Amino acid sequence: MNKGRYLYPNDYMADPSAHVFEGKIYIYPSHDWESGIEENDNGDHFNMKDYHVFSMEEVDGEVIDHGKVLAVEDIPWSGRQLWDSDVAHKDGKYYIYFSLKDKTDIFRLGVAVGDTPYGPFVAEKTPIDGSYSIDPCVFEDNGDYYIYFGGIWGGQLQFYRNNKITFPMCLPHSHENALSPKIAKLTDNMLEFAEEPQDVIILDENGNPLKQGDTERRFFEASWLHKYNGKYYFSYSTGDTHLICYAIGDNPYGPFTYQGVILTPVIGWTTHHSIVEFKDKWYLFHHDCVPSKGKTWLRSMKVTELEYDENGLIKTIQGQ
Ligand code: FUB
Repeated sequence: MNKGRYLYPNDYMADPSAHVFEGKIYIYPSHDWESGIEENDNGDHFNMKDYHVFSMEEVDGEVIDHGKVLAVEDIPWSGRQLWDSDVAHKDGKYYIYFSLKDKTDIFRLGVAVGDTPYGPFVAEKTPIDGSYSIDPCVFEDNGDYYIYFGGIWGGQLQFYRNNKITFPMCLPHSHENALSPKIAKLTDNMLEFAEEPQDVIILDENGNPLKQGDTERRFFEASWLHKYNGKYYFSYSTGDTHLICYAIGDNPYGPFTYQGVILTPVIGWTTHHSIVEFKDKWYLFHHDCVPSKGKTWLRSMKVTELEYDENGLIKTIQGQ
């Protein structure tokens, strides 16, 4: 049984990206709501239109809602669907990276800039050049910032090969290498890719890339990167098999070797998380659909403690 704490019973919030800024935990979730759009495989029912920011001084303390910090109508290139986001801090500025469909219904990554961790954030006029798909995660290492992204099915990653739209827009066959999440270093001003996005390769125990048919282990969406004892932990959702898994590498680019399951399936179709250290303990932020009685588009964010064994392996947390 996952004894995690629901963080905000007043509203539906999903995909929580947690960071420690100014000595507090800040949480950047997607803001679910009942838009009335029918559920489908493209995820049209995830029709989110704004972001709120939350903070807390203790993991079991009061959760402060800092209110609306960015909305679809504030983003000059917006079409619809503000999906997962993440935030990075550099030189006194805060950068929120977000997934949004443009006016042609193609997912792009955007960035908006603020002076505090709780915004408000002002969006750039155009999406990040060369960006596509969903679920940005930004990770800082030795002063360099890296953005990870990608998600299949509704996240549109299967439309692309070598960073270009391809036809037919389809997934690899089961026996072929799985579609990989992407990584790119960010420019010094944090607003652009400093390089062409590269594949984040996840290897099996024999050193071979995971296959598309390996649905219990291959990448689907929800990239997250954290560092523990000098190693790089890349974690992600397996989507249609509803697991949060992880793989370990020696540098931000990988390759990463698959290690196991962090979170078993929760109530709800999607599962999405972040991992953060706070006051010498580690925490998993995630969501489930228990409060909405299983409505996949109305998710509630949670936090639960995450532990490692003596070999640095993450102990599996039960989603239900
Ligand atoms: O919240 C919309 C989408 O659902 C996210 O971008 C995915 O990771 C999944 O959680």
